[in-house]
Amino acid sequence: MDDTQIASLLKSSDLFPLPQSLKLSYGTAGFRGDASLLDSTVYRVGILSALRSLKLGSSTVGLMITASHNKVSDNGVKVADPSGGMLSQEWEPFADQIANASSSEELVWLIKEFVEREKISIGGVGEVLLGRDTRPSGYSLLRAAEIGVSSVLGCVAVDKDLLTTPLLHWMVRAKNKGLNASKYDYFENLTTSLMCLIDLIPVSEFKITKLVLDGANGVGGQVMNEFSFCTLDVEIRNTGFQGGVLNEGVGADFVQKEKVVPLGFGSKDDVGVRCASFDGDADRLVYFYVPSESSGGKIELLDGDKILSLFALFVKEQLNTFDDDGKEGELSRLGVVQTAYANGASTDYLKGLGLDVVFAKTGVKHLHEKAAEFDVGIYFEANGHGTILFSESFVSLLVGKQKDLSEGSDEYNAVSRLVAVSNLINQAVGDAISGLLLVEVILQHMGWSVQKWNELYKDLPSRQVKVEVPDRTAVVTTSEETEALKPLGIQDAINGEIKKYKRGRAFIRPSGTEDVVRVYAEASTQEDADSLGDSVAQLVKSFLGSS
Ligand code: NG1
Ligand code: ZN
Repeated sequence: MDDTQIASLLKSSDLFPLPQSLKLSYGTAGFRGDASLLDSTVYRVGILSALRSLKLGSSTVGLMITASHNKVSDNGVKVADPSGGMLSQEWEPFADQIANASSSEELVWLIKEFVEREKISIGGVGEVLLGRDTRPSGYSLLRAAEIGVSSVLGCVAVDKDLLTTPLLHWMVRAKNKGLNASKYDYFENLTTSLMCLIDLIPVSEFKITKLVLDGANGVGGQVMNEFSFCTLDVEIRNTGFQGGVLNEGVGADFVQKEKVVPLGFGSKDDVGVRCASFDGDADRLVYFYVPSESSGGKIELLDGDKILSLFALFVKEQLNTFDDDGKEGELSRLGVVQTAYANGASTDYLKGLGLDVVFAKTGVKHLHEKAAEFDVGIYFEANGHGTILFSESFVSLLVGKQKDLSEGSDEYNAVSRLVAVSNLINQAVGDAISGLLLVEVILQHMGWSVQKWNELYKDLPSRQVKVEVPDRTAVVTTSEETEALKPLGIQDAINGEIKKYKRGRAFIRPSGTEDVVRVYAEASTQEDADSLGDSVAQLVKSFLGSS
């Protein structure tokens, strides 16, 4: 690194001093925290993104400013790699180091050392696409990212302004594949593949029924608003245009955790209507409906597990259709990936379909990695973040088959549906918009109402609790996060509680996005799940102390 580069970094870094006592870790989804403290973090991640672009031969990298489902006063930043996936985990320790460097001098020294070790040639051309969600703090944080990127010589930041997280990831992936990569190209891609799937719906009387979408007062509802589907009837509420606070009493996280209607829903006209919720940056999707007028705001929730089950059923049906000798698995390998938060009933259902079910640690980067090991890998977190990954070789095989089969045959239609799904569904990350379109088209394909879909299996009652503790890192878990190794003795105590309940299951883990320890509990009745959740939360408090 030459003197000009060092001077450029020192000068810009002085604009963004590290607030005292800020200690950050890249976590499950980048850095998150109170927005007022994040200027230096976002600036530094700007530098990291530029270096990543240089390291990978000038490929385009993405930087998204969002704190997803967290409260509006929080914000965060994460990096999209050139593939459109999450930042390679190999770079996370460097991200942690620079985010926590206490002075400009230390920061520059860390960068210099890293650049030399990684043999990054400064002076090449680098490009970083910047996006942000609707948080008011996003605008100035984006400026900090811009300064970070351009303080690395030869690197440019391109401001893509308001975007959903998955849209930014999609753009990065498309750009690096040499494809058209604007928001309008994304819309066009969705429309073309959606139309293709609609044309292949077998039932003659194609019936459109209304879907009501809760946009979480965030960017997802606004992007959906820009995109008109003449073939779907979608009413969008909670767009944030008429007031309403981001993620406050609205959005996928609220709906999934509280199992009640979001604000703006629940009138008698909503009873039985198919509804969906996005989270604040539209990478999560859940469905729900109000079962009756007397439900008191309680909903029937169709979470990520149920979306996964619907997708798995549909994909399996198509695969079975053209695997003519019936030997499923010979041409394709379909696998599903869940986390410990998946409802036990969903896992039983998926296994009952004869599917290969594997488990990954919480955080989509872990699920994505495992899903990529299959020809068709479907992953979902219970909270609604997920997608379907198709391997490139499998898509080529499908396209080849499409040419050989006679148009209009069942096999041809099945293959064409899978090709269309691989184009529709975001291959980079979970995407609430493309996920919603696929759910809608599969329901039409099956001729199912939301109630019928809900009957695939019945969720085991579950409960999630957040416990605020002085130091959440005191909890250390096994790799699948189902058992706590530390504090010593807590797992035995948890096991003692679990034993008291029929179909009891519970685990704890430190959150990667909030300063809490999370408790998950499941049992055969809601009362038992609540009681198990509460007693495990009590154990966490007594072993770690409450803050
Ligand atoms: P943490 O805070 O690490 O539990 C939450 C979600 C993850 C993932 C990330 C990223 C739960 C229990 N955890 O992580 O699944 O989506 O946020 O947004 O929902
Ligand atoms: Zn999100």
